[in-house]
Amino acid sequence: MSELYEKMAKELIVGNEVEVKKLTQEAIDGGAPARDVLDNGLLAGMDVVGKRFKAGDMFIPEVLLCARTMHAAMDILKPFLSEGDRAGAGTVIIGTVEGDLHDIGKNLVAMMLQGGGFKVIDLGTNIKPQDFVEAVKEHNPQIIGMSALLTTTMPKMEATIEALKEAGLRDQVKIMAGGAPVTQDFIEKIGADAYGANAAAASEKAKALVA
Ligand code: B1M
Repeated sequence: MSELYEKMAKELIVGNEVEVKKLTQEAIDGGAPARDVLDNGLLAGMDVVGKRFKAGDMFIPEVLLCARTMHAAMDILKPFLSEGDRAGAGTVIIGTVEGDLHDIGKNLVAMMLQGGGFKVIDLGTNIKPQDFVEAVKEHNPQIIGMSALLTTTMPKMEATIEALKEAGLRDQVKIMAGGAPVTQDFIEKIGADAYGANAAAASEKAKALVA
């Protein structure tokens, strides 16, 4: 399987959606666990994309192709990542904070939460603090999950918590946050309740928050 994963990562890096979908399906049909395919094939490829983007060896149009390819492969994995249905764990509202359009990690977290038995309401990207507030009023969730990938948008997490406090809703919900630049220290500083280092950890933390 490791050869297949190497090929999958390689094709993801060049944004070959058709081939990555084919390889993902092949891995699943061959009995590979979805988490394995994700970690060793797709995320291994995204890791290289991140490094090359940072080094200036890849540009936005190329990274967008990789993101599209990643999403297409995630669609294949979704039913398998979400299959551990433990109905009734609670409701989570999730979104990427205002000013931030990154959604691959947030979508993975949403899938893992669904797999953990949560009802997930995904608000999408670029979500303003007030939109989180309105969503809490509408859906009465147990947890709010915020994702941020940019250091410049991390402060919107704190702004969202402030908006919830002003609306008198902070004590009704637990708040979880994550994303590449987010740390446990940051979570504590802004007064959130839990930090998810990755999608699997996020699902575990969410379960602990409602236990
Ligand atoms: Co952007 N980008 N990007 N980008 N991009 C980063 C984040 C960057 C680190 C790249 C770099 O320079 N090395 C850099 C940020 C630097 C910084 O802030 N210090 C960056 C930049 C600068 C930008 C732009 C500003 C570039 C520009 O326009 N000049 C721009 C900003 C746009 C905007 O948001 N307003 C931009 C645009 C883009 C694309 C649109 C091209 C594309 C996004 C496409 C999409 O998401 N639909 C993109 C991508 C793909 C990346 C990188 C390469 C990959 C991100 C990713 O999807 N990783 C990224 C480099 C990197 O992160 N190393 C980069 C895979 C994903 C599975 O991981 O999202 O970390 P991640 O999610 C993980 C965990 O973090 C965690 O679980 C997930 C699964 O394990 N997690 C949570 C995430 N959310 C969570 C929430 C939780 C719990 C856990 O609880 C609720």
